[in-house]
Amino acid sequence: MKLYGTTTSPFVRRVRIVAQEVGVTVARIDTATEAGQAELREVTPIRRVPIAVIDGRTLFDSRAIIDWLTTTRGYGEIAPPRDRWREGNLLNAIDAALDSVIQLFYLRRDGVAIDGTPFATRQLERADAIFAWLGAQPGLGMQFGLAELSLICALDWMDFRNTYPTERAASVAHLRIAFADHPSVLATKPHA
Ligand SMILES: N[C@@H](CCC(=O)N[C@@H](CS)C(=O)NCC(=O)O)C(=O)O
Repeated sequence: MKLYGTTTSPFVRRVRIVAQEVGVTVARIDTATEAGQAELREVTPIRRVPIAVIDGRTLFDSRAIIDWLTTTRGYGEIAPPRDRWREGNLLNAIDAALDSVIQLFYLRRDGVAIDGTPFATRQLERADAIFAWLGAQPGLGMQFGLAELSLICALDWMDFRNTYPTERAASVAHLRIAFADHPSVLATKPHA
Protein backbone atom coordinates (compact mmCIF):
# COMPACT_ATOMS: atom_id res chain seq x y z
CA MET A 1 0.00 0.00 0.00
CA LYS A 2 1.24 3.44 -0.88
CA LEU A 3 0.55 5.68 2.10
CA TYR A 4 0.83 9.45 2.02
CA GLY A 5 1.65 10.75 5.47
CA THR A 6 4.09 11.65 8.20
CA THR A 7 5.66 9.80 11.12
CA THR A 8 3.93 12.20 13.50
CA SER A 9 0.24 12.22 12.50
CA PRO A 10 -2.02 10.22 14.82
CA PHE A 11 -4.39 9.51 11.90
CA VAL A 12 -1.57 8.14 9.76
CA ARG A 13 -0.28 6.11 12.69
CA ARG A 14 -3.57 4.29 13.23
CA VAL A 15 -3.49 3.20 9.57
CA ARG A 16 0.13 2.05 9.94
CA ILE A 17 -0.83 0.01 13.02
CA VAL A 18 -3.75 -1.66 11.24
CA ALA A 19 -1.64 -2.30 8.12
CA GLN A 20 1.03 -4.02 10.24
CA GLU A 21 -1.59 -6.07 12.09
CA VAL A 22 -3.23 -7.34 8.89
CA GLY A 23 0.07 -7.91 7.06
CA VAL A 24 -0.01 -5.13 4.49
CA THR A 25 3.36 -3.57 3.66
CA VAL A 26 3.43 0.22 3.66
CA ALA A 27 5.45 2.30 1.20
CA ARG A 28 5.20 5.76 2.75
CA ILE A 29 5.37 9.01 0.80
CA ASP A 30 6.69 11.49 3.35
CA THR A 31 4.35 14.46 3.26
CA ALA A 32 6.54 16.39 5.70
CA THR A 33 8.69 17.34 2.69
CA GLU A 34 7.81 19.83 -0.03
CA ALA A 35 8.06 17.10 -2.65
CA GLY A 36 5.72 14.90 -0.61
CA GLN A 37 3.23 17.75 -0.24
CA ALA A 38 3.32 18.33 -4.00
CA GLU A 39 2.61 14.62 -4.57
CA LEU A 40 -0.20 14.71 -2.00
CA ARG A 41 -1.90 17.60 -3.78
CA GLU A 42 -1.88 15.61 -7.00
CA VAL A 43 -3.95 12.81 -5.43
CA THR A 44 -6.33 14.70 -3.13
CA PRO A 45 -7.91 18.14 -2.93
CA ILE A 46 -8.39 17.61 0.85
CA ARG A 47 -4.68 18.15 1.57
CA ARG A 48 -4.83 16.05 4.70
CA VAL A 49 -3.12 12.79 5.51
CA PRO A 50 -3.44 9.86 5.42
CA ILE A 51 -4.29 9.03 1.83
CA ALA A 52 -3.73 5.50 0.57
CA VAL A 53 -3.39 3.90 -2.83
CA ILE A 54 -4.23 0.22 -2.59
CA ASP A 55 -5.74 -2.40 -4.89
CA GLY A 56 -6.10 0.21 -7.64
CA ARG A 57 -8.10 2.54 -5.38
CA THR A 58 -7.19 5.92 -3.96
CA LEU A 59 -8.72 6.28 -0.49
CA PHE A 60 -9.11 9.49 1.52
CA ASP A 61 -9.29 9.52 5.35
CA SER A 62 -7.94 7.09 7.95
CA ARG A 63 -11.37 5.61 8.67
CA ALA A 64 -11.98 4.78 4.99
CA ILE A 65 -8.51 3.26 4.63
CA ILE A 66 -8.93 1.15 7.77
CA ASP A 67 -12.34 0.06 6.56
CA TRP A 68 -10.77 -1.08 3.30
CA LEU A 69 -7.96 -2.94 5.05
CA THR A 70 -10.24 -4.78 7.48
CA THR A 71 -12.84 -5.55 4.81
CA THR A 72 -10.35 -6.93 2.32
CA ARG A 73 -7.68 -8.38 4.66
CA GLY A 74 -9.57 -9.13 7.85
CA TYR A 75 -8.69 -7.92 11.34
CA GLY A 76 -5.64 -10.05 12.08
CA GLU A 77 -5.09 -9.88 15.83
CA ILE A 78 -7.19 -6.73 16.18
CA ALA A 79 -10.48 -7.35 17.98
CA PRO A 80 -13.31 -6.81 15.45
CA PRO A 81 -16.12 -4.53 16.63
CA ARG A 82 -18.89 -6.37 18.47
CA ASP A 83 -21.22 -3.46 17.79
CA ARG A 84 -20.12 -1.24 14.92
CA TRP A 85 -22.45 1.59 15.95
CA ARG A 86 -20.95 1.66 19.42
CA GLU A 87 -17.47 1.59 17.91
CA GLY A 88 -18.50 4.39 15.56
CA ASN A 89 -19.41 6.54 18.56
CA LEU A 90 -16.09 5.78 20.25
CA LEU A 91 -14.13 6.63 17.10
CA ASN A 92 -16.13 9.79 16.43
CA ALA A 93 -15.46 10.93 19.98
CA ILE A 94 -11.71 10.25 19.65
CA ASP A 95 -11.63 12.05 16.29
CA ALA A 96 -13.45 15.06 17.78
CA ALA A 97 -10.90 15.33 20.61
CA LEU A 98 -8.06 15.08 18.11
CA ASP A 99 -9.58 17.61 15.71
CA SER A 100 -10.04 20.13 18.54
CA VAL A 101 -6.50 19.80 19.80
CA ILE A 102 -4.99 19.70 16.29
CA GLN A 103 -6.65 23.03 15.48
CA LEU A 104 -4.88 24.58 18.48
CA PHE A 105 -1.59 23.01 17.36
CA TYR A 106 -1.85 24.50 13.87
CA LEU A 107 -2.86 27.93 15.14
CA ARG A 108 0.06 28.01 17.61
CA ARG A 109 2.44 26.83 14.91
CA ASP A 110 1.29 29.68 12.66
CA GLY A 111 2.00 32.17 15.43
CA VAL A 112 -1.60 32.87 16.46
CA ALA A 113 -1.80 33.76 20.17
CA ILE A 114 -4.51 31.23 20.87
CA ASP A 115 -3.61 30.07 24.38
CA GLY A 116 -5.95 31.31 27.10
CA THR A 117 -8.64 32.42 24.62
CA PRO A 118 -12.23 31.22 25.05
CA PHE A 119 -11.80 29.26 21.80
CA ALA A 120 -8.77 27.38 23.15
CA THR A 121 -10.51 26.73 26.46
CA ARG A 122 -13.53 25.29 24.64
CA GLN A 123 -11.35 22.94 22.59
CA LEU A 124 -9.45 21.69 25.65
CA GLU A 125 -12.65 21.27 27.65
CA ARG A 126 -14.18 19.28 24.80
CA ALA A 127 -11.15 16.96 24.94
CA ASP A 128 -11.56 16.71 28.76
CA ALA A 129 -15.23 15.78 28.37
CA ILE A 130 -14.48 13.21 25.67
CA PHE A 131 -11.73 11.49 27.67
CA ALA A 132 -13.94 11.40 30.76
CA TRP A 133 -16.75 9.88 28.69
CA LEU A 134 -14.39 7.34 27.09
CA GLY A 135 -13.09 6.36 30.52
CA ALA A 136 -16.65 5.52 31.56
CA GLN A 137 -17.40 3.26 28.56
CA PRO A 138 -17.70 -0.35 29.70
CA GLY A 139 -15.34 -2.71 27.94
CA LEU A 140 -13.10 -0.03 26.45
CA GLY A 141 -9.51 -1.16 26.98
CA MET A 142 -10.37 -4.82 27.52
CA GLN A 143 -9.09 -5.79 24.07
CA PHE A 144 -6.97 -4.33 21.29
CA GLY A 145 -9.61 -2.92 18.96
CA LEU A 146 -9.82 0.06 16.60
CA ALA A 147 -11.05 2.40 19.34
CA GLU A 148 -8.22 1.40 21.67
CA LEU A 149 -5.46 1.77 19.10
CA SER A 150 -6.91 5.09 17.87
CA LEU A 151 -7.05 6.41 21.42
CA ILE A 152 -3.42 5.42 22.03
CA CYS A 153 -2.42 7.27 18.83
CA ALA A 154 -4.33 10.36 19.98
CA LEU A 155 -2.83 10.46 23.48
CA ASP A 156 0.72 9.70 22.30
CA TRP A 157 0.46 12.50 19.73
CA MET A 158 -0.79 14.96 22.36
CA ASP A 159 2.24 14.14 24.51
CA PHE A 160 4.62 14.20 21.54
CA ARG A 161 3.44 17.65 20.45
CA ASN A 162 2.67 18.92 23.95
CA THR A 163 -0.74 20.01 22.80
CA TYR A 164 -2.92 18.70 25.62
CA PRO A 165 -1.82 17.70 29.13
CA THR A 166 -2.72 14.02 29.00
CA GLU A 167 -2.64 13.78 32.79
CA ARG A 168 -6.09 15.37 32.44
CA ALA A 169 -7.14 12.14 30.69
CA ALA A 170 -6.47 9.99 33.75
CA SER A 171 -9.55 7.84 33.21
CA VAL A 172 -8.05 6.34 30.01
CA ALA A 173 -4.41 6.20 31.13
CA HIS A 174 -4.64 2.49 31.98
CA LEU A 175 -5.46 1.68 28.39
CA ARG A 176 -2.27 3.21 27.05
CA ILE A 177 -0.23 1.25 29.57
CA ALA A 178 -2.03 -2.01 28.76
CA PHE A 179 -1.05 -1.98 25.07
CA ALA A 180 2.24 -0.06 25.23
CA ASP A 181 4.30 -3.13 24.36
CA HIS A 182 2.16 -4.22 21.43
CA PRO A 183 4.62 -4.60 18.50
CA SER A 184 2.62 -2.46 16.05
CA VAL A 185 2.23 0.26 18.70
CA LEU A 186 5.95 0.22 19.51
CA ALA A 187 6.96 0.22 15.83
CA THR A 188 4.93 3.32 14.97
CA LYS A 189 5.68 5.69 17.85
CA PRO A 190 5.63 9.31 16.68
CA HIS A 191 9.00 10.78 15.83
CA ALA A 192 10.24 13.86 14.00
N1 LIG B 1 -10.51 12.77 9.30
C1 LIG B 1 -9.16 12.71 8.79
C2 LIG B 1 -8.28 13.69 9.56
C3 LIG B 1 -6.89 13.76 8.98
C4 LIG B 1 -6.09 14.96 9.51
O1 LIG B 1 -6.59 15.86 10.16
N2 LIG B 1 -4.78 14.92 9.20
C5 LIG B 1 -3.90 16.02 9.59
C6 LIG B 1 -2.58 15.48 10.09
S1 LIG B 1 -2.72 14.79 11.69
C7 LIG B 1 -3.55 16.84 8.35
O2 LIG B 1 -3.17 16.30 7.33
N3 LIG B 1 -3.68 18.17 8.45
C8 LIG B 1 -3.24 19.06 7.44
C9 LIG B 1 -4.07 20.30 7.38
O3 LIG B 1 -5.13 20.35 8.03
O4 LIG B 1 -3.66 21.21 6.65
C10 LIG B 1 -8.65 11.27 8.87
O5 LIG B 1 -9.14 10.52 9.73
O6 LIG B 1 -7.82 10.85 8.05
